[in-house]
Amino acid sequence: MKKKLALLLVAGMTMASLAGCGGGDDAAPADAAPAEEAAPAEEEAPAEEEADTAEEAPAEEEAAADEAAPAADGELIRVGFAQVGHESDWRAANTQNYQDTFSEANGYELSFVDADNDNAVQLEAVRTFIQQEMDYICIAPIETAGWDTVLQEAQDAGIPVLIVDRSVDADASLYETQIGCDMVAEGEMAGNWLAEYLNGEDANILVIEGSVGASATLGRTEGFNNIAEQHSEWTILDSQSGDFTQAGGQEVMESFIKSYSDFNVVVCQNDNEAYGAMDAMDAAGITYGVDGDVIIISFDATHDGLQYTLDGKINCNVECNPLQAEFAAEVIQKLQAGEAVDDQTVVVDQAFVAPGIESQYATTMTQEVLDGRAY
Ligand code: GZL
Ligand code: ZN
Repeated sequence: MKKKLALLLVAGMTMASLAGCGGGDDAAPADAAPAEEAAPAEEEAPAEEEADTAEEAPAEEEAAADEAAPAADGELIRVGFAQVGHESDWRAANTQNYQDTFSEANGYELSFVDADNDNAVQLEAVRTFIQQEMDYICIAPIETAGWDTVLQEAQDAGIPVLIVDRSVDADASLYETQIGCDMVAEGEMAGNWLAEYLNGEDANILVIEGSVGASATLGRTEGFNNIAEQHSEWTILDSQSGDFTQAGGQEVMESFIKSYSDFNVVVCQNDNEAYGAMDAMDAAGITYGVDGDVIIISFDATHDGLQYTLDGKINCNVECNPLQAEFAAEVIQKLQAGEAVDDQTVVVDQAFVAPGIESQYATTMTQEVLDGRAY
C-alpha cells in the first residue's frame, strides 16, 4: 500500500515551537546542540512515498496545534487517549505534552487513560472510548501485537484512530497515521557510536531491554544487533527486559552481576533502567562511565539522563523526543478540515555523548546543551 511519509527534523525551530506550546518548564527555545539549522519548512513533496523506501526528505513541519480551531459547531473536539502508563520520565513528559496540547483552551476535551503497562486495561480503554463515541482516539500501544480487532471496531464505529509514540502490527488501513521515533535507527545510532568509541576493541555486552513486545524494545534491539553483527569482536552476553523502569533496570543488573564478571558495556533501553543499573553497579563496587570500567549506553535523553551524560556517568544517550502531541493535533486538525494526512510521521532523533568524547554520530554534552533542552 502506498503510504505518504513525513520526516520531521525536530531541529531548533520546531523544538522552539514545541517548547512554546508543550515542552517542559525550560524556557530556553531548543537544544543548543549545533544541529544543522533547520531549513525553512517547505511542504514535503506531495508525491506518494513507499514508507519503507522513502528517502529522508528534509521536510519539517511547524506544528500549528495551539491555534486549533474548535469543531465547526463550536463544540470541543473529543479525543480519547489510551496511554502506555507512567513507567518512565519519558512517559511523564509525553503525557504532560498531550495534556498541554489537547487542552480545552486549544479546543479539545481530552479523555485520558493511563493503562499502567497492562494490555487488557489499554484495550478496555479503547473500547470505552468507542462506546463514548469519541471524535478521535489516540493509542500509544504497550505492545505491537493484538490490535486488529479493536481497531476494526473503531473503524466500524467511524472513529479515526491515531497510533502514537510506538507502532502496531496491524493492517495500516485500520488507522489514520502513526507518529513516533524510528526505534531501529536509534538502536543503530547506539551501535555505530559504540563501534566508533571502541575502535576495534573487544566488547562483552549486556542489554537491559525495554518492555516485552513494545516496538521501542523490538526496534532498538534490532537496530543495535544490526551493528553488533558487523563486529565479530563483540559478544552480547545476555539481554533481559527491565520493563523501562528503574526498579526493573536495577533488578536485571543485579542478576547480571551475579552471572557475569567480564562485561564492559551495558546497553539500557531507557534512562530509568540506566539509573537502576547504576544503583546496582554502585552497590557491587563496579565503576562505569567515561572514567569507569563499564560503558553505559542509554536511550531517551531525558533531562536527568543528559545530566548523567554531562557528568560522564552515561557515555552515550540516544534521544527519542517525547514532545509529539503537536503532531497528533495537527493530524486531527487536517482530518477536521477534510484534508489528507501523512500515513506516518517519523520524529527524527539525535545522540549525545559525555564530555571528552568526540563523535561523528553524537553531540558532546555541555551545560549549555543541557540548559537548552525542552524536556
Ligand atoms: C519510546 C517510548 C519508550 C521510552 C521509555 O518512544 O515508547 O517508552 O523509551 C518509555 O522511556 O517507557
Ligand atoms: Zn568491529
